[in-house]
Amino acid sequence: MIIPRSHPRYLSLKTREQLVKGNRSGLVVPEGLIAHGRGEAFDYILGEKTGRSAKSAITAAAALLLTARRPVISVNGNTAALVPRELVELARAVGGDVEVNLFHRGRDREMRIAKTLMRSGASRILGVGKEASGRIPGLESMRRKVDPSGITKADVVLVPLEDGDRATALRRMGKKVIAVDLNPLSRTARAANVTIVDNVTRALPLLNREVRRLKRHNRSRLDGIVSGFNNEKNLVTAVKEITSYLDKWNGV
Ligand code: PTJ
Repeated sequence: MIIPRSHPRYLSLKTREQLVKGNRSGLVVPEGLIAHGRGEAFDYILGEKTGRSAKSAITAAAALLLTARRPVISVNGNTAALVPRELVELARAVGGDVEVNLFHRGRDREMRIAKTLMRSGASRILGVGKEASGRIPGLESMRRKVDPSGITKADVVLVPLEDGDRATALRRMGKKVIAVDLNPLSRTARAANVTIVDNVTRALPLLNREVRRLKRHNRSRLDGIVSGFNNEKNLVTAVKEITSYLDKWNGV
């Protein structure tokens, strides 16, 4: 489908089209389309822009990734369809790995996602096939399957578009979790150490830019950014951003 650039909802329609295409080519599960719909609804009441709270979380996430010993960028179907290049660029910039981790795991889809990431510049992809022989304790879903040289060993894991349980399980394993979730009320948002309440399509390019900017800073400055960030408070700010955006429509 050709979407005219002049269409007032061009970006939103383009994103939908990317996911539909991803679904037809076997990257995205139908459930991923539903999940995107929920995300869109939250994005709408956020004013479809990156708010102050998201910007603070992006800075904290960049500092956390830059100070990590073994950062891992976890990739699912939706993110592989929407921001593959940005995810690979991020992993490279922070000296981390890219790992495929799926809720609806299937050999064919793992391979397709890995291929997409390779085409986007990745040189090695973890978590595919037999490589996902590790397990996250206390997790029943397919997301429990992880790569022993990736998420198992990681100290910081970025989990864009998560389903909730894994963020909690990763925290139990002592890992620091960064989530990207348009829903500030979700279990993932509340379980993560740093939650970026923003669309992955906006957040990932901004996160890469922030990593490039913060790379110039020394370790103690970066540690200071991380310790000065409070996720709970930042989520309250995100909810306030939604309510004040809605107030505008009330004429308040
Ligand atoms: O590819 P798989 O098999 O790993 O499956 C991926 C999905 C997304 C289907 C799976 O993780 C899932 O079911 O997720 P949930 O529980 O529906 O949660 C997805 C969360 O992501 C929701 O809170 C949405 O608001 C949010 N979300 C959806 N689209 C975006 C988003 N957040 C940021 N950017 C988006 N584009």
